Amino acid sequence: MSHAWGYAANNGPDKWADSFPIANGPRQSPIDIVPGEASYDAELKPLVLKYDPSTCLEILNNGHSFQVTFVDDTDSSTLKDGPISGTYRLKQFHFHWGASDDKGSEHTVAGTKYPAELHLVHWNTKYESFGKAASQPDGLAVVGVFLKIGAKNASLQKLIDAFESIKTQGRQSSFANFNPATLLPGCLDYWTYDGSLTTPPLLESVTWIVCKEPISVSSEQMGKFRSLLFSAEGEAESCMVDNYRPPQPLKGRSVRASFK
Ligand code: B30
Ligand code: ZN
Repeated sequence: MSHAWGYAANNGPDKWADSFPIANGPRQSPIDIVPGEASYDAELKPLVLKYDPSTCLEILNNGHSFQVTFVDDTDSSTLKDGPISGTYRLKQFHFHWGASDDKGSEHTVAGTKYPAELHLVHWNTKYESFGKAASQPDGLAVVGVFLKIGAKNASLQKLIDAFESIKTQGRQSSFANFNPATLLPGCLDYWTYDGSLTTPPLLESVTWIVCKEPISVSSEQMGKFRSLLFSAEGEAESCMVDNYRPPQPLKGRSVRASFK
């Protein structure tokens, strides 16, 4: 579960192309979303997210973020409609964040960085597994949600309360009966474009769906995200911060908006 790549000067985003040449490919993520350049598409459907809290399995420090994993052997927790065709199953969600409140999101909006970004990762059930789907052009759909500083978020607090059991890389803890729908904003208006995983292997398999409306997080809660460690137990302690990739070239892709 430990990786050669990371977010430090010697193994961070600027170095990824050495081992993963697709880093310079035609549909890399994240991007800067410029609302004035996105085209409203009346054909885009509303997102249909059906999540079953009983499919929530565990919370894990994977050494580059923390993620909450779901049982994905049936269509219990799914994403449908929006820009995608067919049924995509929820596999995991995780976050990216900064060392301070003025940075941390992967996508930016007209250059504006949010302090964190949530990614809900789904795979297309026309393929037989997440692993197979992850290398197909229509294999994955990730819903991105920005976090902005504001009121304390009770749903995020349930995650934060588990951080003491996953402080270091490789630790995991059971995490039952959590409904990820409680992390979504009230309005599901979105931008969508064809992109990639934002970490190695940077596969160009993701339909990105980025919600326009952020959710709130308190500054104190963001501080607790930064108390997690990249490092494993017994290693030199390294705070898990700035685990985001900066925006990549659009290379002629279109960004569509579900809203006017
Ligand atoms: S993201 O949403 O574009 N940031 C993966 C999924 C979503 C994104 C990035 C990567 C992914 O599935 N990567 C391969 C699986 N990982 C996940 C893990 O558990 O910890 C293993 C790996 O990277 O090679 Cu680290
Ligand atoms: Zn991510």
